Amino acid sequence: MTTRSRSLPWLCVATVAVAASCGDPGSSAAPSALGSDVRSIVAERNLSEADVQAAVQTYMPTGRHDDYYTFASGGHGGNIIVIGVPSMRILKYIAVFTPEPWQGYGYGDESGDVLKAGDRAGTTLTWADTHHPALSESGGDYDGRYLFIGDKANPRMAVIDLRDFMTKQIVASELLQSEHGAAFVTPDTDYVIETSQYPAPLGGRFAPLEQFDTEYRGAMIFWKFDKEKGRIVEDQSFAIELPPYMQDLADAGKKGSDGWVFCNSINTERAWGGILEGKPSLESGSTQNDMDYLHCINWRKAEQVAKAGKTETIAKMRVIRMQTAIDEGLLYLVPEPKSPHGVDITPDGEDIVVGGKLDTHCTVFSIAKIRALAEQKKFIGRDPYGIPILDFKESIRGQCEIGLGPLHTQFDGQGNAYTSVFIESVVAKWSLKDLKLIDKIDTHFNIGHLCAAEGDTVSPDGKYLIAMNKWALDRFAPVGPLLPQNFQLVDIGGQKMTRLYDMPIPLGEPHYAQMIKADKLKPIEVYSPIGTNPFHEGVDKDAVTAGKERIERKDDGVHVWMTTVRSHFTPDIVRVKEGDVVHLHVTNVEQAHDATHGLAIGSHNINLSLEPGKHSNVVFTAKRAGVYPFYCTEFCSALHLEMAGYLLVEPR
Ligand code: CUK
Ligand code: CUA
Repeated sequence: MTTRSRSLPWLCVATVAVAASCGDPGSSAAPSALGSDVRSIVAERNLSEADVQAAVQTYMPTGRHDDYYTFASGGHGGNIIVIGVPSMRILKYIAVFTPEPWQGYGYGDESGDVLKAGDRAGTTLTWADTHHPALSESGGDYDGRYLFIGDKANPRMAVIDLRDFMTKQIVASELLQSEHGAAFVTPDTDYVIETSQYPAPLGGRFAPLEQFDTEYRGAMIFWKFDKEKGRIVEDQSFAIELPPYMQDLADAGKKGSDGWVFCNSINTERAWGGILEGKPSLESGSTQNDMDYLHCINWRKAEQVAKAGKTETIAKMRVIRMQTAIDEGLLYLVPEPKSPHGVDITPDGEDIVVGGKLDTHCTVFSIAKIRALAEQKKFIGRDPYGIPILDFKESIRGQCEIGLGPLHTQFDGQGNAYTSVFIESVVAKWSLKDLKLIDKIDTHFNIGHLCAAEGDTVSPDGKYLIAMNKWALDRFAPVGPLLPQNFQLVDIGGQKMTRLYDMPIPLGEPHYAQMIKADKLKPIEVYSPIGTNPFHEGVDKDAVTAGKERIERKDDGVHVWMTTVRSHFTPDIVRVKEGDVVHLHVTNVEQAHDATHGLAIGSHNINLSLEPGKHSNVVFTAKRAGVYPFYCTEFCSALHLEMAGYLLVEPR
């Protein structure tokens, strides 16, 4: 265990204070079960000075808010975990690609349409593999407005509004059949980037594996984002066709390198396995070359090329074909050391740090050098598709010896880089200026990504870093063979790193997270004006005001305009006939911060979350005659249990 030699003067003060208050005959303070003062608790619980220091650094007294929000991917959960830092308390799960009952996400209202937009190949998907959340940026800094995340398994992109922490949009393109370099934003969030991982014929066609080299492709999608509307604009989005290498992570240039995006790749061997067919496995076939290729893409130029119509439409996506990208000078390759993984642009926008899963170095590429070589057309050759290749040595600023298996890198704004080292299970701190190792700290165990405060911006904060470890192994009480992941909070405020907190993550493998200063977010407290539909703009056309509640039979079914207020639904009796289509229009007409209601209708898979001021629309068929109580699912008042009613479905 790392210990800090710093003494704890406060401990003596606190001990004295507690002792004094306990010794006071008039005091009613009872000694705790563990001991009567801080010193005995520390002794009783066998805590070191470093433990106490860590506890004090992360403890939040009741009512005090955390300094940072961390938005972590929920991995297989297909959602996002919101965590307060430094306390590491979970504040919320944001439902994204999977239904979530408490938030009523996917249980009747328009959130179901958001989810449905993510269906692929006619299949309703109820899971996702979320890897990389990305906060929206303005001028290369997190602006606290939106959050994006992709799905590696079923290529889709989601938009989350940070005013109400709700997923507002999911877009899915059949162009790709898997992705990984997603989501990454350009410095003003003009585009949200989604890049393929496993090559496949573009657009979802079939082609035999024997035609891998000619028919299989990668692609990078640039989803156009409208910041004012908070939505991706599909018909202004475009993609660039890429060779059938396995494109991996991506990062967008910033400051001087704004306009470029960089993406590494593995399997430039173009292996595709075939263990039972006498071919080498993918893992061996894809690790033959000493170098893979960093893809350097001039997206500003690509945007112009797309605007000029030099695209082909595949699966409704405008695609800049590879030959066009080459002819227009949009796409270059630079060799990068064997099986690279992370690609992270430094806060000044000048360098790219690339890790290597089977290497011991981080390689620091100079974007200025890459651009100069591209402009001078100084190529060392071309790949099998004619894409120009730049010289490795002439593209780099240098390498830093890190340890075995460097993956991802974050920054602290003090000129230091922090790299996760998977095989060695450490975080390595090193100097960007002279590329020298400064410090290492153990992680438990097998660290993947790491996330520093404001770590992907032009002005990182330092202070905190979360090591996102793959397996907790012995860190927590055992819960069977499937191990939770382990987030370890690390203090990076000093020269040496210290570990502060271990947090089990029990719902999937998160991969990545971003940490933003809490005061940058301005979440709303209630939906206002009353009748706001979070999935549409403004007040819903079917919003209901008190006194205007009614039930009407129309051509398309029975419409119910309902309000909720503590502690009743109006109407509280709904009579329909078996087989009727029922349209529920429900407005929570309250504006008090704590006046959330729910609306559950038994046996119909309907549960709405009706936050103050919110309006929801639900359409369902009353398939079976019967009596179905409906009730409020949030404990909203003393008479919450009485907030109920009946749906009566009369037989035909
Ligand atoms: S990847 Cu998982 S540890 Cu998807 Cu960003 Cu590197
Ligand atoms: Cu409304 Cu409980």
